[in-house]
Amino acid sequence: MLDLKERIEEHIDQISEFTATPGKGTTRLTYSQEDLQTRNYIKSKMKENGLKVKEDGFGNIFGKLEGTLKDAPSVMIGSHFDSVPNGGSYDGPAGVVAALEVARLFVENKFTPKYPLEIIALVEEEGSRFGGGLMGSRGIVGLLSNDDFRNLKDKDGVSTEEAMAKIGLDPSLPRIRDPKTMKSFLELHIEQGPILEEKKIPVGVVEAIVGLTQLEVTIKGQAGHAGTTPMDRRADALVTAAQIIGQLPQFAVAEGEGTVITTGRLNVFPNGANVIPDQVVFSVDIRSGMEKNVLNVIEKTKELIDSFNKDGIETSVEQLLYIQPKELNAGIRSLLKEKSEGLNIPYCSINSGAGHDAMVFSDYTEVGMLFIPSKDGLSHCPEEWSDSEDIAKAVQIFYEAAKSLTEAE
Ligand code: HGY
Ligand code: MN
Ligand code: MN
Repeated sequence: MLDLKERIEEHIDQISEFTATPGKGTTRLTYSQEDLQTRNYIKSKMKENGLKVKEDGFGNIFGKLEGTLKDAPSVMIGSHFDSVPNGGSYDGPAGVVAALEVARLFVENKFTPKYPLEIIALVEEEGSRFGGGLMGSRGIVGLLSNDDFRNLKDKDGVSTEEAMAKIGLDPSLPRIRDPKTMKSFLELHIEQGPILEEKKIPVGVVEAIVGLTQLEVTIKGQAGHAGTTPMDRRADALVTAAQIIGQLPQFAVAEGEGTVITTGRLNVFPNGANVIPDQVVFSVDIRSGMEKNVLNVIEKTKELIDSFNKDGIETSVEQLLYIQPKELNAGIRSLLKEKSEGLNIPYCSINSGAGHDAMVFSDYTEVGMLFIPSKDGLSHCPEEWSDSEDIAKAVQIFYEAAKSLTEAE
């Protein structure tokens, strides 16, 4: 009989098999075959624990343990199961696995809650396929209209609903969830930074999450022959993009207070070695704990980009995602600290530099988050690793907290 830590390890090992890039980290794009394999695994584990399983019109997965109160709002626990390209095994799945194990403890200990317990596995948190991110959670709370959703396309022009149908998902299922059906939401996530490891503390109680925006910048120029086009007669989209991108970091440094800016994705068209590029599309990710910093850097970035609108170059900026900094629910933060103390599990308070589905739900229900250490502070890379012992500690804290939340009025 496997113990909790061993079960967690087995879940993580199994789910990490479902990748499009074996040997080069986890690549699990939303509505891909790897999504389908993971989805089937999660649903099978939910069923094993006697949960009532359903999916919504975005492909989010729900496993419900009914309580004694009928039609009562759920205490929800979960995270996402998509990944960045060539990412790690823990970003997202650690939270889904922890939720599955909390549900198992309810069943194993024959604890029938008053309010229902609901495990959720969310899609497209990273935005790796359809851009933006936090798609599954934004969909649930109604921040994504049906048109917005169905107009999302991947880099090959495949729409969300076409991709869903390809793996047998039904986009016509109900999508938006009434916030009154949510009593609270808990999420375990890896820290994705060095703080907990350096402090040698196994658990972080998240106080607040940074605000963030994701811009998509398009630079249009004129394609031409690399050999026959004189240097003074070019409108080179890639040279312009490079001149812009090189100037962005200084905006974040000048803003200070932990403000960060990143260009992580860049596509060149037509991408031929002997062709002057006529179009470049790149991302700009801006974050800060203070909203004014994010807004200032957005403004400076847009001004800089606009200043290149000349000499045959056309620039445009689309905002794919904007979300303000979020402070998590004080009552749940205290509950998580109280339960950690009750279990003699060392913890500290911590803020999140990463965005999470919890920040979306925090405007609609009471939200709490726990972090566990990331080895060498690494994440969004194949080296990402966390200790299942720490996940097990978070499971115990969530189990105690969820019992209180499913009993409390
Ligand atoms: O980008 C983030 O902060 C998260 O990993 N989606
Ligand atoms: Mn994540
Ligand atoms: Mn991530």
